[in-house]
Parts: sequence; C-alpha cells; structure tokens
Amino acid sequence: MKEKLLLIIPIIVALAYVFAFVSFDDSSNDENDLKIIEHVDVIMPTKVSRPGCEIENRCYIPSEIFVEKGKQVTWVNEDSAFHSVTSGFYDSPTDLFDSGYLDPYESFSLTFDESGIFDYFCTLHPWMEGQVIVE
Ligand SMILES: [Cu+2]
Repeated sequence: MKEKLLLIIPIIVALAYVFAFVSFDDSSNDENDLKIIEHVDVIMPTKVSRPGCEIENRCYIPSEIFVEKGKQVTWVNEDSAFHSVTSGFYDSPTDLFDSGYLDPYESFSLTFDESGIFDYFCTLHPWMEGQVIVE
C-alpha cells in the first residue's frame, strides 16, 4: 500500500506541473490582451454619462492629447454606457470624424495626418468634450 502511494505521488506532482504550465500559458495570453489595451491613448471613464466630469475636464482622459502628425489616437470606452468620439462641438458638429456609438470596452482609432486642433464631443452627453492637438 505504501509503495503504491510512493508511485502515485510523483504522478500527482507531474500532473500539478502540467496544470501549472497550462495555466501559465493562459496567463501569457492575458498579457497579450493587456498589451493591446496599453495602446489606448484616451479613455472614457466610468460615470461620465452623468454631468460632472466636465468640471475637472475628465470626461475623456486625458481631455487634451498632443500627437505628432501621422500618428494614431485610440480611444476606449471604459464606461458601462454608450459614448462617441465625434468631431466638433455638440451644437456645431463637423463631419471630420465620428466613431458612432461605442459599446462598453469598444475602442476607436483615428490617424491624424494634418496638424491642428481637433475638438470632439460625445453625441449622447453634450458635457463630454475633448481635444486632439496634432503638431
Ligand atoms: Cu457619452
């Protein structure tokens, strides 16, 4: 009986190593996902679907972003509500760009090929305003 146990224990240890390896492999996949999220430049944080974030200019974070000409800017909606990234202002939209409604955790990317100041807002929440400054 004791000899049987002595045989079983190494097998259990070996299996534990295999499972540890498998779960390690999974976590490396998660790291890859995180790398994608690291490329986010601007977030729409939680609770911005109610007024208040505009007081400290935190409806988009950062609300002002400086980028080099030709560079891409990526927004991600970290809120549980829909939001948009739409060029211009709520009462005077321009038709330069419009993300449409972004689902929670959906992202939107845009490449800016011309220098200038690009104001944008959310079509659902007029108090949400941001700026991309292309140098
Ligand atoms: Cu919004």
